[in-house]
Amino acid sequence: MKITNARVIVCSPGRNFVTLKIETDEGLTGVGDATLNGRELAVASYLSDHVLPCLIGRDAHQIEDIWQFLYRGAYWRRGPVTMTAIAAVDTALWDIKAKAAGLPLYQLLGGKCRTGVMVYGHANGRDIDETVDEVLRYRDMGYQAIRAQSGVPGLQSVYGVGRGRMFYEPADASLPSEHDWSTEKYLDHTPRLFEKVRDAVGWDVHLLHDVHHRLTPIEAARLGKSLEPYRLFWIEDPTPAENQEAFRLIREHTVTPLAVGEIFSSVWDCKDLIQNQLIDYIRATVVHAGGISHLRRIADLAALYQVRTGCHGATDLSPVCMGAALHFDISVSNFGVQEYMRHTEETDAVFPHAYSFQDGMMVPGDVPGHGVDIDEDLARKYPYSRAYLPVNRLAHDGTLWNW
Ligand code: CS2
Ligand code: MG
Repeated sequence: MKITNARVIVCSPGRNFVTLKIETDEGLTGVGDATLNGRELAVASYLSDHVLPCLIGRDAHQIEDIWQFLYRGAYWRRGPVTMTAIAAVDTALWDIKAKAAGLPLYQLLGGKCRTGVMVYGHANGRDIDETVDEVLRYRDMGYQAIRAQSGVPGLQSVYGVGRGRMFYEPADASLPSEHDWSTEKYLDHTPRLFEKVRDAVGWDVHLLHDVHHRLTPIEAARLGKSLEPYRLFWIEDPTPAENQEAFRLIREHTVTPLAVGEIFSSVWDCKDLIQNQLIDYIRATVVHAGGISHLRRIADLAALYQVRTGCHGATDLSPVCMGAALHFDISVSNFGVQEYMRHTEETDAVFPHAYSFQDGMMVPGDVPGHGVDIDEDLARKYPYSRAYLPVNRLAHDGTLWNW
C-alpha cells in the first residue's frame, strides 16, 4: 500500500492544532496529531518542508522502517519539533494499518488489558474553597482521580487556574503574558489546600497535583513530605528534569509518588529516571514522544522498573492524540492513569471521534483505526491564530522563573 499524498492542516477551533493526514493508493487515510503548543508552525514546516517529500511512494505498512528513516535519517536526533513530527507520521500510519486490518488500533497493540481507562480531571479554583467545590463536582461526575490546583493568596495568576470551569487554556495571548510566582507562598498554601480537599472528599478518590517545574529539589522534597498525610496519587513535575539526579534528592525525603515527562520527547529523556527508580509515573505521550511506536518502547522500559504510565492529556493535545493514547492505555500492561482535559465543542466538532467518557473511565471505541478524524471543511473556518504560553517571574524582584 503506497503513500500517495500527505498534508498538514493547521486550524484553531478555540485553540491551535496541527494535524497530519496521509493518503494511500488503496483509498485508506490516516491522521496524526502534530501540535506543539506555542511552536505549532515549526512542526508544520518541519513536516511540510522536510518530511512529507520523503514519504510519497513509501509502503504505508512499513511503520518501523519509516520511523527509523525519519529518526536516523535526519542526522539531528530527538528534540520536541522533530519527535512531534515523527509522532504525527507514526500515528497516521498506525491508523491506516488498523483500518486496513479492519480492527480498532488496540487490537494491533496486543488487545485490551482492562475494561476502560481511568482518567483524571482538573479541579481548579481561585482559592481553596472554590477548588474544594470543584473537586466535589468532579467526584459527582464520576471521576475516580482528580487533580486539584488553586490560586495562591498574594499571587495574581497561578498555573492551572483558568477562566472557564471545564476548559482551562494556558496559551492565552498573542505574546507571552507574564505571571508572578512565590515559592514561599505556594509551599505554605498547598498543604492547606489538600487538608481541606481530603476533609471534603474523603479517601475513595485519587488526588493529584501539578507543581509545573517550579521548585528546587529540596523545596520539592519539602512539598512531598508535607503532602504525605493526604496520600496523593502523585505530584507532577516537582522540579525541572534536565538534571535527573535532582530526583534522587527528592526521593530521599518523601514517599509521595512522583510523575514526570510531559515535555519529554524520547526514551533517552526517561531512561535515567526510570532505571534509577526515581519516578513512579512516566507522563510522555503519543504526540510529543515519537508516536505509538516509540511510546511503547518507553512503557516497556518503565515496566521493568514498576514505573507506570500517566499520559499527558491537556487540551493542547488534539483529540487525535487523545484517541491514539486511549488505544495505547487500554492495551499497555503498566498503565497508571490518563489525563483528560475536555476539549471545547468547536474542537470536538472539527475532530469527530469514537472515544467516550463514562463514570471516570474512557474507552477508545471499536471503529477500525484509532477512531479520530478531522473535518477539513470545518477546520478551514478556524484559521491559525498565534498564541503563546505565559512566562513566570518571581513576585519579589521580577527574576524570570520556570512557568
Ligand atoms: C500540563 C499542561 O496538563 C498538564 O499537566 O502541565 O497544562 C501544560 O501546561 C500544557 O500542556 C502546556 O502546553
Ligand atoms: Mg503538567
